[in-house]
This record gives sequence, structure tokens and C-alpha cells, in this order.
Amino acid sequence: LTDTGLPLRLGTMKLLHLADLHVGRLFHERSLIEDQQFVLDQVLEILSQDHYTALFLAGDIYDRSIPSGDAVRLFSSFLHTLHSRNPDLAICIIAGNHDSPDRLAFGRELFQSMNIHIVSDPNQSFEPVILNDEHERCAVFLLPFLYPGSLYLTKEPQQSDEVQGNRGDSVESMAEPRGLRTQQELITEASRRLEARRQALAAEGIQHSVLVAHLFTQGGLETESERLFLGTAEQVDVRLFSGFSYVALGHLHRSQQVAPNAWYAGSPLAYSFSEADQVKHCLSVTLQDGEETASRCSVQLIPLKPLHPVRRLSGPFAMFMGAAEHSAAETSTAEDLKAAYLEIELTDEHLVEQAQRLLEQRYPLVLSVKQSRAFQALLQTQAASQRALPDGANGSPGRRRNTLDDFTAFEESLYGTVDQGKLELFTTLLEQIHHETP
Ligand SMILES: [Mn+2]
Repeated sequence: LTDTGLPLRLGTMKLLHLADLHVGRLFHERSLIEDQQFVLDQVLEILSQDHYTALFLAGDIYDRSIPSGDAVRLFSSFLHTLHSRNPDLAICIIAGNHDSPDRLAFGRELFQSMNIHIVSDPNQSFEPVILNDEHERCAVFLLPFLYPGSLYLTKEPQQSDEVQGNRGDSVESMAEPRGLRTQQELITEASRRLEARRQALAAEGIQHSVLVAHLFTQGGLETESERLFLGTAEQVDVRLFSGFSYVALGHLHRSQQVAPNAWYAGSPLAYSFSEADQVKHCLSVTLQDGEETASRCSVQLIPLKPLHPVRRLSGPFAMFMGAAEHSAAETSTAEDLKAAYLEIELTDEHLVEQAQRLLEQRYPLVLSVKQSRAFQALLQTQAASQRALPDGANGSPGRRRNTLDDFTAFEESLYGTVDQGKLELFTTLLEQIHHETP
């Protein structure tokens, strides 16, 4: 209790941070619409359990610049349910590198009146959305993915500002505004303008400010399901944004903290097998009262449950097909695996024919089967048989091998044995070809 007898209100403003929904994404050619619906339903549930002032969707709303009909339908109905259940919630959406800026911005002027803010053009990033709570105001800056040329320098560059390594186009007039190209140039300009606005608002008494952005910060941990940035040249120094109370990031699919005030929410679902067994989250952010800048926000990770967990397994084919009897524990594991998206690495020495089709009979959601060991063994056998040939014999047919010999040798090297039924079928086919060839 405070000395006025009123309960001390710590952290009056709560914000929910998600990113990288990738609505409409396929996982090994399988639609994830149901999975995405399942996880977005949990977001609605989380919002109903507490009072949130804003929801941030930090880019990569859709997986493709031209999203499928299913994808648009799902996101549209999610927005509708969000808004009708939480009419006062500010919904802040930015475009990521997977989104088409123009298409994502459809209806943005209309949505604004419903407290739904969509920004896909960085030139709109410097006028923040102002959140008003009972006790608190907060400026929210929405910075979408920065495409080359999407921002221009607003001031004449001085000699010392000239970007280094900008070879060959020094003739390009300084008077003509030049579209900025690299992430480094773009982010330098954007952060300069953001920081100026933030400070101006702070001077007017708006102490809290949040930046929602889609970019790759230095030191962030990647997974296999992001794309576009290669190497480290395009990575951004997140300290550029240390003045903000909170930085809600999108792009990296693992939820992680990259600075005292900056977090990636990560994708709400695993979108590659490299993310198998990773727990996915949305982040509940509380802005703290008071002037203290050291702890202006606190972040709580809220786990999201997948409809189908993603698992990576390895072992011999017979183990997966369960020739041996199972213990009770193994049986329950086998049941769990039936509901999971699986990538199975077979450790057998010989290739298993139609492995995926056979494994699917037991585990309906096997999406990927790998047989690296068998392929490796096969390559070694081939290399060895090449070396065994006498000098000069390579490629010169001393004894002419016919097609049937080749087929037999191929089958033997693959499976260690030749299936008689297959051999007969192949012989029949050969005869037919012979008859049909003039
Ligand atoms: Mn993404």
C-alpha cells in the first residue's frame, strides 16, 4: 500500500507481442492452416484473461507476398474476432520481409478508426500510435521491414556522413534525394528519425515508447525457417534503440532476448525441423511506472501449444516399424508420435524402398525421411568398384553389359539382393520397348 492507502499499482500497461505468424505457410507441402488457427485461438484466450492495451504483430503476417485464399480468410477472421472481443485493444501490425507491403496495407485507412494500425511503408513509421491508459501514455512506433529504396535521406549528407564503400556513384547528385539501399544505411536513417521523435515526445511528457520492428539484430540465434538475410553485413546493432522502453522484434523464429529492452517473440509454431522440440511463445510485456529507466519493462514468456508437435527421430527402420514388443512407456510414446510431424533419419546400411510410404502407415504425419547412411554406403561401394577396374578399362566395354545386367547390379548395390518379381517386370518392360522401337 502507498501512504495514501491506495494499492500501489506497479506496471499499469500490458502489451502482448507476437511475430512471424507466416499465415498460409506450408510445412513439407502440408497446409498448416488448422495448426495456425489452433495457436491463434490461444492468443484470443490469453487476451481474454488479462487487460491488455495493445497487441503487436511484428511482421511476416503472411508467409508469401501473395497469400493463399485460406491464409487471408484465417487472418481476416482472426482480426475480426480480436476486435469484436476486445474493442479497446490497439492492434499494431507491421510488414515483414515475407509480406507484400501494398497488399498487407489493404484497408489501412479504414482500420485506423477501429484502433487497428497497419504500417508497411517506413515513411509512416515516425508518427507513433499513442496508447492511453488510465495512468500512462505510451508512444508506439511501427517500423516495417526496410526494403532497399524504401527510405530517403531527409537531410543533405555532410562530407563526413558519406557512406563508405559507396563506390562508383559519387557522381549521383547530392541534391537528388537518394533511396537508401543497405540495411545499414536504412536503419541508420530510420533510427535517427525515430530517436528524434521519441525524445520530442518524452519532452512533452510521454515517457514510455515502444518500437515494433522486423529486422535481424547482431548476435541473434537463427533457425532454418527464416530467409533473406545472408551473412552478417545486414545485421543491425540493437543498441541503436536503447532509448525505447521496449523493442518488439520480428524476424528470428526463436523467442529470445537480445538486449535489456529488446526481445524476439519468435514464430508461434515450429516452421522447420531445426525447431523440433523448441517451445514457442508469445510475450506478455508490462511497462513499469516511474522514471527509473533501468527496468522499464518486464517480460513474461507465455508458452503456446502446437496442434501437432514437431519431432526429429533417428534409428533403424525395424525399430520404427516396431517388430519388437513394446513396454507400456514405449507404447504411449508411439501414440504421441502418431500425432506429431516427424522427420525420421533411418540409420540402416541399405536403402529402405518406399520408406516414407511404409512409415506413414504407422505414423501418419511423417513429413520427411532421410537415409544418409545408406546413401553414403552406396557411394563408397561405387567408388570401390570403380577403383577395382583395371587401368584403361574404365568406360571401355571389354565385355558388353546389357541393360538387364545394369539393372541387376543397381538393385544389388541398393538393397543387397534382387527381387525376382521386379526382375521379371523389368524384363517384360525391356521386351515391350524392344518391340515398340522401330
Ligand atoms: Mn519470419
